[in-house]
Amino acid sequence: MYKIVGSVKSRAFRVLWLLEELGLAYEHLNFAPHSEEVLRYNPSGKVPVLVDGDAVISDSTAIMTYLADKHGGLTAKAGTLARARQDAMLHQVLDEVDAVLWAASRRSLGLSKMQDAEAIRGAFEAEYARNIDRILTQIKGPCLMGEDITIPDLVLTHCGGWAFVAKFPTDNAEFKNYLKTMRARPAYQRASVLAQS
Ligand SMILES: N[C@@H](CCC(=O)N[C@@H](CS)C(=O)NCC(=O)O)C(=O)O
Repeated sequence: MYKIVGSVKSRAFRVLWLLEELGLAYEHLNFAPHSEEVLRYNPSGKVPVLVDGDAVISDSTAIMTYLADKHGGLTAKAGTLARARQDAMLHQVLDEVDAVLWAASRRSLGLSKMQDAEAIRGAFEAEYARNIDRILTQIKGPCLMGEDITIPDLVLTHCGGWAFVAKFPTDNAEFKNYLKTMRARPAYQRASVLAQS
């Protein structure tokens, strides 16, 4: 059985949601980054980590891509144009949303202690809102790539929750509707139960 290591309030949630969407059995080890247990699997201390037999895979996107390809769900087939377009969208979400939230909330950068802290924060917020607006003009609906949910939807939806917690504002009504649709999915709900336990 797959083991997924990492606190549910981290990018591990993306993988848990994907496992639920695919209907796969898994064991969840709810450990914080840099805990002794995580360091046993990943020297960087980062989560999530997937343990598949003797193999250990780090990085939520690498894990999701591996599982989606292996089990044939939530992805277009590798080597097709549809997959190239899906990957382009995935990297756009990672570059323009995940990376902005990551940089803005990275404590070790000490942004909040900088002289221009307010202006820096404002610049990140504006960048986030602008990038969300641009991505939403590309949505095919109801999911990013059309009818079927794919990996970029899991990343974007997770980022939407992260942005809410980090108090990143967006008044994009279409984005709010999109998040509502994604969060109503039974697999999302099942993964969320773990977050509340
Ligand atoms: N690109 C990696 C990022 C992993 C990552 O930074 N995870 C956070 C939790 S969401 C973490 O472990 N942070 C601890 C650290 O940065 O040292 C992924 O998608 O898994």
